[in-house]
Amino acid sequence: MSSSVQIQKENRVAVLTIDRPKALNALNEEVLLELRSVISELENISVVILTGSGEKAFVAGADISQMSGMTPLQARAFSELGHSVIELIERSPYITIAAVNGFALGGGLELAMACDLIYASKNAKLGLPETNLGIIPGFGGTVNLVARIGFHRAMEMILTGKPISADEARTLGLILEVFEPQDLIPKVKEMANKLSKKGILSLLAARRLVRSAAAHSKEKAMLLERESFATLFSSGEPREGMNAFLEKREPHFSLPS
Ligand code: DAK
Repeated sequence: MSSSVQIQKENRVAVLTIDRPKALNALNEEVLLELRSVISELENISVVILTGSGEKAFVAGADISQMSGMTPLQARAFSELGHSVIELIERSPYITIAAVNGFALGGGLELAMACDLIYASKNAKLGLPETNLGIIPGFGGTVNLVARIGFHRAMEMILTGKPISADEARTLGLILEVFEPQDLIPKVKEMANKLSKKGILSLLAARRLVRSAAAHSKEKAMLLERESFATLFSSGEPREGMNAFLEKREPHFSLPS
């Protein structure tokens, strides 16, 4: 088992816990490398929950002590590594849920926003404080925050660097629900278990369409939807889902090998 990313699997759900609590789970090169290898090696999983170790932080950002001494070449390598992790999450062959259990700052919030769904505990604080450090968000923050909460609030959060509470984040639509800290993981697991019983191909097709909708004209987006709808019928999922309904039983979707 890796040392800074813990993995717990139950049926088709995996919980990945970034486990570097003394540094509030800040993302250094080691954590990013482990995260990348864990994410690319997961098998027979439909839903991944990403969370942080301890009660204080999800991820307090990229590791400032490591970044502060970087040469331009090291900064480029770090940036490429971070981007590869974000892209792996966004294109993962499973649905991803961030369970934000405390500070989600800078790269931490960006990591959460790479996930498909975000839930948080009451004590969470979310923000992009990079401009306080003389840098800017680098793991997709400027793009993904605008997509999630709109131009004006995103501009305010990024220019001020001021974190917002879980309740404020919920009001803005940045997170979906706020739970008591002890309820966060059980509630998120409950949702993950429900999702994991659905057909993974239909979930991934729907995710791809939702994620790409804003990037296309309406005409193109509708065309992609028609094509994806048709393509799904070359898998067994529509037959199983609809037969189960007609036969008044639960569907049983198998994972593609
Ligand atoms: N990096 C390294 N260490 C961190 C850290 C971080 N981001 N955040 C916290 N720590 C460490 C602290 O240094 C402290 O270590 P010790 O002094 O005990 O050794 C320990 O965690 C506990 O933190 P505090 O003592 O500060 O705890 P407090 O409760 O007083 O404060 C805090 C909690 C979260 C408010 C505070 O720690 C804080 O402000 N942390 C920094 C948050 C932050 O600024 N995060 C954004 C980092 S910049 C890019 C991609 C991504 C990025 C940039 C470029 N490219 C692709 C180009 C992303 C940048 C960032 O994320």
